[in-house]
Amino acid sequence: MSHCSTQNNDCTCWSCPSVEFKGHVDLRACGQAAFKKAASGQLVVECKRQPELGYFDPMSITFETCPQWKKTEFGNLLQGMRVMILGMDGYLGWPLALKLAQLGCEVFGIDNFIRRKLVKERDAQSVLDILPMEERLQLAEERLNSKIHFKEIDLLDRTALNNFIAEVKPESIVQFAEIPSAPYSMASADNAARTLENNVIGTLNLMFAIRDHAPEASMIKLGTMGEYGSPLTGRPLFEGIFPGEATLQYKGEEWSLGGELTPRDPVSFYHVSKVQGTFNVYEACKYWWLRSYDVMQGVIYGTATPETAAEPGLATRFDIDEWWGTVINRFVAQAAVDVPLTIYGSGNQKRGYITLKDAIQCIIRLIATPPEPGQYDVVNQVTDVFTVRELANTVARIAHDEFGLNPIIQRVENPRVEAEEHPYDVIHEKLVNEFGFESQSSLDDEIRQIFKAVLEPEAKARILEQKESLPD
Ligand code: USQ
Repeated sequence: MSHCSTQNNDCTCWSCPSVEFKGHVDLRACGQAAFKKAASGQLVVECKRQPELGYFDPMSITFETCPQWKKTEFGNLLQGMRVMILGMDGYLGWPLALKLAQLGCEVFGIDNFIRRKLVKERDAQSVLDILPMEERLQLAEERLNSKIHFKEIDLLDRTALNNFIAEVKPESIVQFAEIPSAPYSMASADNAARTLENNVIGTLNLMFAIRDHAPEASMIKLGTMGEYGSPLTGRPLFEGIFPGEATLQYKGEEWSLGGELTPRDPVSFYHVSKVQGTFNVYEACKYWWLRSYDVMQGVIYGTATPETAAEPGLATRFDIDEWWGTVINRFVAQAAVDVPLTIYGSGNQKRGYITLKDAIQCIIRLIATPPEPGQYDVVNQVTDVFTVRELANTVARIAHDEFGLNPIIQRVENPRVEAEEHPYDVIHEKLVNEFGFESQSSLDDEIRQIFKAVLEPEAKARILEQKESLPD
């Protein structure tokens, strides 16, 4: 396989979504053989963006030398790259749309607004007021000069989804349109069924739509670190696929595990939906020669990116209740209104964490370096591992030392079924080594930023309005 340098300079047209293979190339049938043919100059392609080039060898042009790929802070990006974001109204989707538009991409969003509805059903609300989509789009255009396209579509509506993908012909597709809450999925059969249907069937519909209407597009699928669980043996959490040198020894014999998917041990029906998604995407890459990065993301935290901070109306959502808020965001909100910080159980649960800003950077780097045809790969998208107790202590220290608050930390009975004492050895090397990711955040700084945002009078009032949902 060709090797992409950190800044994707050495990637070739072989990975570029604007290239069409010519002649009798059935990638599904020949697989690796096609790559070998390409590598030895026997395969020709045509560029949809530059048809005047005629047929050429896909290995002869690199992203560095192609005029269609332009240098950006996150590597070369295809100029005006058509990126479709599913779930564009969400915590991650909106900041990603703003950033990509700033980097010169043409952004097309889809959302069914289910997150807004589900949060409201629980009588919770985003602590930062978020505008209706139409107003968000208008403000992005006025304030950031970013024209972003949007269509309200539910991924369960196959006809609408197929039509939109056929119309846009995206070159990269980011799948964030899933219900993200473990506790929500465990609360009732309705919630579990809704999570599984929305997440699994929605992604399945998407894969067929890509196969039929945009087979060269790369698909970036948001999975979760929780797919792996936390094996009590302490086995490292490899990046989705066993490394080449991994072996299995059993009854005196030894087998290679290299290249096989690593075991999954989900911890909620939500996490089960993500595991199912992983297998579906893996299979689609195999059957139809689609290309995908599956992102095993840790727990996200943070309120803002430079683009969302440009104007209050551009803010992304920030949830803090037990179902929709993640733990660091929740602890800061608790401290801000003098509610005890709720450590579930022993507080020794370890998770991988990453800030919103860093997560956006990672996703853009993945967009910038598309997988090769048929390639399925996994990255573990985390920067740090913390215990819940460490997080509570850090939030309490900053609250006290820098904001004059005096939060109490309180252990409560754990409402979740999860291991509380466990090893957690996360391998997270690919984003740094292969995609050039460099973290631009730190836990303390990010917590400070969150405090500043949630202590603003309007935000604080919105926390107080849902104070009952803060301690479980
Ligand atoms: N926790 C507390 N007190 C609280 C809230 C949470 O001790 O008030 C603990 C939980 O028991 C858990 C840890 O904090 O051990 C993280 O909980 P969380 O609610 O922040 O995150 P989680 O349920 O794991 O889910 C979140 C996102 C989900 C994503 C996942 C990544 O909601 O979409 O997939 O993080 S991961 O955890 O790595 O699977």
